[in-house]
Amino acid sequence: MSEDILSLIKENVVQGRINQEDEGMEEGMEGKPAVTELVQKALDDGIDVQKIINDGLTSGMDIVGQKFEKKEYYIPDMLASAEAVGAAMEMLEPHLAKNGIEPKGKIIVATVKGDLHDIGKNIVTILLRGAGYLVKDLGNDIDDQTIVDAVKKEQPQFLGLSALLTSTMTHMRAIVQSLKDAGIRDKVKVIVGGAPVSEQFAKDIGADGFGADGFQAVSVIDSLNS
Ligand code: B12
Repeated sequence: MSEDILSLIKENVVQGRINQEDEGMEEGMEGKPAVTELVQKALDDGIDVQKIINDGLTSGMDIVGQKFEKKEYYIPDMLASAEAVGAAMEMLEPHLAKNGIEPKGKIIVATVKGDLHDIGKNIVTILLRGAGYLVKDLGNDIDDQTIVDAVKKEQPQFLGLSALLTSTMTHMRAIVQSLKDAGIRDKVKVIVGGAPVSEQFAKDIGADGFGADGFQAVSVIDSLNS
């Protein structure tokens, strides 16, 4: 029985359906319970929260990731699924705390100064939350010092920086340097991403990792976390 509802959650994540009014990718889904209604039902049925996340939401996003890689899905499709997972995670967050499930680690994310692009960062945030990390999102257009101060205060294991402009990605190098100057570079692993950013750029500026998309962001952070 619990398998049924979990596979329905998974299917609806793939369809990118948040509520029952949503149409989804396939015909004839409108009116049927979608991710949020199914997650509520799973909670009411007493299904373990971690099972809902792993076997429903995350395995749904895994399929979305594969479809994205095979170019069967495009960015709007991925966003719809990511939003459905985000809505479900908001419902599950209080239950995670209540059940004493420890987050896998703490991450601060931000889009750097002068850069208003936040769609990619938001996807990364949602996927990391879905993967069990506690993510503090500072927002976009965040100046270097605010980011360094947040690392000092929050002491996260990871700092995820996003930049979409060649003119703003230079802040990433400056932030790595500021972390060194503040004597806290070895306390936090810095992961960078965004369309103009590359593996080579990450190496050049002394970052610890690079993710080309949200799924890589999760796997890179998972591997640095183990
Ligand atoms: C949407 C968009 C906008 C929107 C942003 C809305 C928003 N809320 O984000 C608006 C209209 C505001 C905008 C404005 C501008 N934009 Co614009 N914009 C885009 C566009 C079309 C899509 C970006 C996007 O959201 N992609 C979808 C997301 C999902 O992809 P992503 O951001 O790359 O994120 C993924 C990965 O990179 C990675 N990732 C991202 N961040 C992180 C972080 C970490 C830690 C990790 C591990 C991974 C990771 O994972 C994400 C999910 O898979 C791109 C073109 C393009 N195709 O990229 C141009 C583009 C980025 N913009 C561009 C420009 C020039 C501008 C403007 C200067 C335009 C202008 N003249 O006003 C302004 C600048 C505003 C500013 N100061 O930031 C140029 C940049 C050129 C360059 N190389 O510098 C681009 C490439 C368009 C172009 N071809 O000219 N833009």
